[in-house]
Amino acid sequence: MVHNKGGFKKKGGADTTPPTVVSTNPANNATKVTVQSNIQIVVSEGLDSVSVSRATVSLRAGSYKVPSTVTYDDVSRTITINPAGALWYDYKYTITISGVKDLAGNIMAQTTFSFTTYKNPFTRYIYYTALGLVSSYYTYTYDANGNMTRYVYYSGAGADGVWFTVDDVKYAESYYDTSF
Ligand SMILES: [Ca+2]
Ligand SMILES: [Ca+2]
Repeated sequence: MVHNKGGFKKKGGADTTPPTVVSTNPANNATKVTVQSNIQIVVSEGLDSVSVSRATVSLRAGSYKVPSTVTYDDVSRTITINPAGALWYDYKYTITISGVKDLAGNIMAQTTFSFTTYKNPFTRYIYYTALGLVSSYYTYTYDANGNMTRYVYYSGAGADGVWFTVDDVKYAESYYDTSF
């Protein structure tokens, strides 16, 4: 039996350093994040892919666990959370990573970060003719609490003959005070 004098696990021996989060996208406390986002987490070293799952990497809105798939790419050392559908507008989401391991079994310290999606600032309601042509439309604007602050009704395409351009004929416009 040959005693191994250091060819194995050189320079300090076994890996006892847990992995850490290097960066996230969205960044912690990011705002105005698109509701179509995937979430990506870059880690400091290769992970035990078995330890990366919905059980250890969660996306929550409040206490609600958002249906999503969690994958890990070893080449880029990136965990990706892919929500099953669009996220909600103007909502805070929190990601918790708890129980993820490196290849030596060192467990990453529990890590959380949060971001907020953008509000739905503007929507359009379009009327069409029986032939499928635009006949008129409304635009609605909302405040951060989702209260409508303004609507505009457009009744014509204007001189350029093209709908949804700046010269459309504004037929009516109303503002709403949502301060009380
Ligand atoms: Ca390690
Ligand atoms: Ca126009």
